[in-house]
Amino acid sequence: MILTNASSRIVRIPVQHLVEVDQAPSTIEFVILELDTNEGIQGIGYTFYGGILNRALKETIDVMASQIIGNDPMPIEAVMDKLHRTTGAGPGGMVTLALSAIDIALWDIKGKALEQPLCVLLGGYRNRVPAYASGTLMRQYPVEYLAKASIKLIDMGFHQIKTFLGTEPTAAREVERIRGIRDAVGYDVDLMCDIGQYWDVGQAIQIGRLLEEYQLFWLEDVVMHDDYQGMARVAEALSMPICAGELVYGITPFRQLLESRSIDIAMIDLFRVGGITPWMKVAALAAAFNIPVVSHLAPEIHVHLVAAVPNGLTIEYMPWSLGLFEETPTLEDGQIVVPQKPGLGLAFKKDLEVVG
Ligand code: SMN
Ligand code: MG
Repeated sequence: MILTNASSRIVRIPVQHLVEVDQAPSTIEFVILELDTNEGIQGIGYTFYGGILNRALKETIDVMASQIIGNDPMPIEAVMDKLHRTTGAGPGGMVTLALSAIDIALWDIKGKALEQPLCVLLGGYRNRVPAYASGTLMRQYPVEYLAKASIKLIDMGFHQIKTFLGTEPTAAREVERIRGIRDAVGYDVDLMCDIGQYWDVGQAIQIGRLLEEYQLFWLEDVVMHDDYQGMARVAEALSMPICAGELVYGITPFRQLLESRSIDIAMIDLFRVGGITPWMKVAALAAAFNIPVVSHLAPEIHVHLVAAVPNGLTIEYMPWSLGLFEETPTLEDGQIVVPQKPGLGLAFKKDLEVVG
């Protein structure tokens, strides 16, 4: 089989919410990629985080994808290694994000060619995975809203929900938000909390200690993502699990996070890590440290990855990207069912709004 064509587009879709929100409708953009082969199999992929640089991101994808036209798509390590070398191994950032779209599309081709769902190709550990509701219990909403919305999420079948902290003026106000959610949902629900790097080490230890009684499932991005030693001090001081990793590019920073014992749970972002191939390598690296992995965004793809590995813990069910696809994996009782169609089991909607 040979790659014959690559076509990318910047597309804009409405932002979806799991629970109705009192805010003006907004949109979000992704760069999507279609890779064609001489056997009529098409692989699809996409990437994110381009924002105002989406045109540069699309251009990076186009230039890189043009380098592999004529190549066999099946030996993915060889194709991706060629691209890494072509770009002089490239810096992280734009190059890594672009490579992720290509790597995802290559895996989709492989799955379709072998007529196997991606999850099975990657290890096929199980056929459904727990998912947690994300993107709803945000920092801008008052605690009364968080309490009501949490109950709606539980009513939708979620057993795990995530909220966000980091910007309240006092420690007491931060804690109050978590207490509000716990009072509403009780202790049978797993509650995660994402600090988004807003705290320094001292705050993280001080506020983290006040939060211990609310039994968080994890505390995420407590300090700056590359302050490996600072994060390790927080992890040492607190008994609740510390989670991070969504903000680092490529594989190597995970070595630092793991070796310095900065994290108890590794969060791997499909786009920043550089695609499915490196995602799986980080999952294996984490396994060597007896540490579970969780996904960041893109639940419709991550379902295959988290389900493939024994140390896959849960999937972030953030609905932003779901509007790209005709159909997305089903949620049943707070778990995502792994699609059984070949490859990703996804197809882009035909009427996506193309903006570049
Ligand atoms: C997050 C990061 C980037 C985009 C959306 C949401 C957040 C999360 O850190 O973990 O969901
Ligand atoms: Mg996060």
